[in-house]
Amino acid sequence: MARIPPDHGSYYDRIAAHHVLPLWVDTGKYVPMAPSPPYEPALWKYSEIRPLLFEAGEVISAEEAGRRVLVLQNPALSGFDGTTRSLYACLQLIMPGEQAPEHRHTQSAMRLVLEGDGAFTTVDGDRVEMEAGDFIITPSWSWHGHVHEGETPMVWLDGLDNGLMAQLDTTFFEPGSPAQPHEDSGGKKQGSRLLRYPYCKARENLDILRKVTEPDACHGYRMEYLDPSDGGPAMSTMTTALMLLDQGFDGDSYQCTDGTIFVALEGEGETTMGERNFAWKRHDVFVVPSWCPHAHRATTDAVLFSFSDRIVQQKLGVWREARGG
Ligand code: 1HN
Repeated sequence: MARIPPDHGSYYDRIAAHHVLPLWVDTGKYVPMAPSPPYEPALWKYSEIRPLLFEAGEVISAEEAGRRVLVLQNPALSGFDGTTRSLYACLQLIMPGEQAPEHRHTQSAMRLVLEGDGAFTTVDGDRVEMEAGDFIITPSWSWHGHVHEGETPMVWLDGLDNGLMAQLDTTFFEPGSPAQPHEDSGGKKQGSRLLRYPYCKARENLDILRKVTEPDACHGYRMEYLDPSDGGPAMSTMTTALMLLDQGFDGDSYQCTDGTIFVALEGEGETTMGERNFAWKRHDVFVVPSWCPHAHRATTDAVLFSFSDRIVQQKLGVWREARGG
């Protein structure tokens, strides 16, 4: 990239005084040839984070905390910048008898239940039951709270598009509740969007896929969660998927522009991201940055859940993928 040599006549200083930048200097920084995300591959071991989450369970109640949530902060970002630039992955703990108060925000949220049962989440007053492995949606601006009526602590992964909303400056939040009664909606919101995708059904579908198709060289048996009312993605800002990898699966390298967060729901394996190997087992969470070549291997039969902002990129017409990169 041509660099404009000596600043004759202090041109650059003079334009800087007017809050103006010369686009011909260091253009590659603003228009790179390919994505160069400011965040990095990372993995959070559930065995390490779980005790820390339970420690929070002893020092702060869900009511006091609002949400007893640990945000998985990308090591290359700081503060609440996120797990990727657009997304948060968090772990939330709720104890038997606790309630997390209702609120709403423009961020869309999803839950993936990791342990426990007997809690429900409310979405615009509808009661949505939560069981291990279930994928549950809280659409943008819907009132939501959590109530735990079961016997054992419950932990779930929260996925939110906080970074995306921050970039667009579209974040609104409102505490409180419309004080509607909680009714079991059968997992449907006002008869339209499906809010709960039970794991037992999703798992059955993976097994059917395994019987009737060949595994994809990069993704094994992969299926996306869709909204049955229109066949589109289950969420408006996040693509969510499940992958089943056979024991011994040794996947081809893959790249895509959607930085993706994976959660191991079953089994063990490892994922190479760039030059590094990340071994994972049940309930570990890892993040693959945008355009980072990666390949999965499974040492046992394994199921990975994933979420990313792919659908947003597809709506904008900018999503890209490449195989064998
Ligand atoms: C939130 O509202 C929840 O409602 C969970 O359970 C995690 C992380 C960031 C911002 C809001 C919840 C969250 C959150």
